[in-house]
This record gives sequence, C-alpha cells and structure tokens, in this order.
Amino acid sequence: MSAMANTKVAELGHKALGLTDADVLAMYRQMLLARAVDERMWLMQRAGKIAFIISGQGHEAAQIATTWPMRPNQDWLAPYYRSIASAITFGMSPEDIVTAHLAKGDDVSSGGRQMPGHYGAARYNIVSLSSPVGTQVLHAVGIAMGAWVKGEDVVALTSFGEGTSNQGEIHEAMNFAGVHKLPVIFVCENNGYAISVPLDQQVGGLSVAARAQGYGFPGVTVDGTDPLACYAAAREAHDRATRGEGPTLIEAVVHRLTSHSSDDDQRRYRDPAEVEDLKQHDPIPLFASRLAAVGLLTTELEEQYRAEVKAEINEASKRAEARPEPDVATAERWVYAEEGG
Ligand SMILES: Cc1ncc(C[n+]2csc(CCOP(=O)(O)OP(=O)(O)O)c2C)c(N)n1
Ligand SMILES: [Mg+2]
Repeated sequence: MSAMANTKVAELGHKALGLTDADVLAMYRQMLLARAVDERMWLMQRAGKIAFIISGQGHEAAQIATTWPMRPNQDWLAPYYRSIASAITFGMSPEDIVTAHLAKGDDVSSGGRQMPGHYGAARYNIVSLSSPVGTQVLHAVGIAMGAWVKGEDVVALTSFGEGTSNQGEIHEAMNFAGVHKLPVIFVCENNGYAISVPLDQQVGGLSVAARAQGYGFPGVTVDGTDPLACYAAAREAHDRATRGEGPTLIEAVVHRLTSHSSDDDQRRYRDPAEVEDLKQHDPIPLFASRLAAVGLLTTELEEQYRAEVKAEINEASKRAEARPEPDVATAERWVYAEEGG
C-alpha cells in the first residue's frame, strides 16, 4: 500500500457548512465549465472571432463559492471583467457568454454593444459593468440602498480586483454602505497584480480586508483557491446582510493564471519561476484532489464531467456563432431616450 493511501483526508468539512455532497460536486463541475468556456474563448480570440479576452482562470473557486449563497432572481450581482464563473452561478449559460463575446445582435448582455468581459444580463439580475474599474461597486451599493428604501429583501454582491480597491469611489461606496448598514457583499479578488503592477506597489497596508474596520463592518481574508473557505465567508456575509447587520468585505487571495488579457504578456514582468509556480495554485486540481481524497470524486465521475462540459461548450459555441450579427440600423438604440422604449 502506498504512503498516499494512509494520508487520506477523512473529512472535507462541507457538511458543517450546510453543503451536501451534491453541492460540492456541483461547485466543482461549475469550475470545470467556467474554465472550459474561458479556454474556448481564448481560442476564438486567437482565431480572430473575438476582439480580446480578459480571463477568470485561477479565480473560479472564489467566484463560484462567494456567489453560491446568493438567491436566484432575488439577489443582484455587480460583476467585473473576470467574473465569468460568478455570471454562470447567477444564470448566464455558456451560450449567453460566448454570444456576448462575439457581440451578436441578440446577446443577453447588450444586443452586441458591450465589450468582451463586460458581463451583464437584466434577466439574471446581473448589472452591466462599465469599463472604468470600480464603478460597479457604486452600483451594488445603490441597489442595496434602493432595496432598503423599498423594504425589499435583496442582497447585492460586487466583485473587483485589489488594484481597483484603491480607487476613490470604492472608499466612498464602502463608507456609505457602512454608515447605512446596507445589504452588500464586497468581494475583492486579490490576485497580486493590477496588470503589471504588483501588490506592494499598489496597496499601502498590503491588506484590503483590514480597511473594513475603518468603515465599521467585518473584513476577512480567505484563501481564494479554497471554495469551502470562500463559501463559509460568503454564507456568513449573506446571513449578516439579510439580518440587517450590514456589509462584509471578503478579500479572496487568488492567482491570475493567465496574462492580464490577450493583449498582455506577463512573462515581461513576472519572474519565470513565479509563472511556472502558478500551476500549483490552480483551484481546479486543488479541489479535485480534496474531493478525490474523501472518495467523492472518482476517476469515472471526473471523466464524465469533463466529457459533459466539453459537449456543452462545443454546442454552445456552435449555436452562438450561428446567431445573427447586429443590425447596423439599430446602432443608436439605447444611446438616447426613445419614445415608448
Ligand atoms: C479608472 C480606470 N483606470 C485604469 C483602467 C485600466 N485598467 C483596466 S484593468 C486594470 C487593472 C486592475 O487591476 P485589479 O483591480 O487588481 O484587477 P485584476 O485585473 O488584477 O483582476 C487597469 C489599471 C481602467 N479600466 N479604469
Ligand atoms: Mg489584481
């Protein structure tokens, strides 16, 4: 018997968090799906079909687990450009996502008007994001304020990078949410870089979570490659919000596995050893080995998931590509107010 067999982990710890075996497997499958859609869109970008790609690879565990407690068609998401897996939890299908990236005429985000990575879909309570980083954080606080004014039971979750956390409006948004105890969850996906600028050149105190104390609500740092740690923090944050106790700031420490975008080459500013080491921080094999260690993920199930996900993205991209291009005559729609529209 190998030494490995004796070091089996007896307990994953998910049941203590209220998650079933089916829940954690569904989380894992969704991580595979988000990654498959992401990887396919890089290929489509290289083939000249998509203008550029800004990827969520490495952020999947944090995104899926922090959005997992959110209630479909009740809570809201104000995402950022890496939020591919969060958008899937909220309801966007692989076909919706690829269609939006291809800027097809009937895409659910904007009818072909938004840029790649600008997730949004009114039908799934996902606010369309703006390109100036951090503006979505104000939108989330506004949604939470609106719900409070109307007496509605709504929680707004917004996500952003640690570089973005230094924008002025982030402080205004968080302070306002703290003063009024608004039902918001701030998720900072800290991947250690703002394009090429490393953390110690952007965040004075090195901790984003620590700032929450100044706004009067809890700030927690979690391992963003561990879906259970992220889920535990988000579950607690959601419960706090619905009890009327106000916001929470979750700083999920993740690793950006790709360059900033398809227009960037991280080998120009990251040490080759650091780039090589990224594979050790990929949340997908990390979670797979934990699920396998407790006997939940068998080789057969892993193969089944991968085959299903591959078929899903193949079908989704085929259908998305076949959709109609936008009608040029409609280019000015939704730029100006329209009568009856
Ligand atoms: C207000 C504003 N300034 C600069 C940019 C250019 N820009 C786009 S992404 C980005 C880096 C943001 O880094 P971070 O918040 O850490 O998110 P990450 O991309 O690492 O997930 C910058 C500077 C922008 N879009 N908006
Ligand atoms: Mg960053």
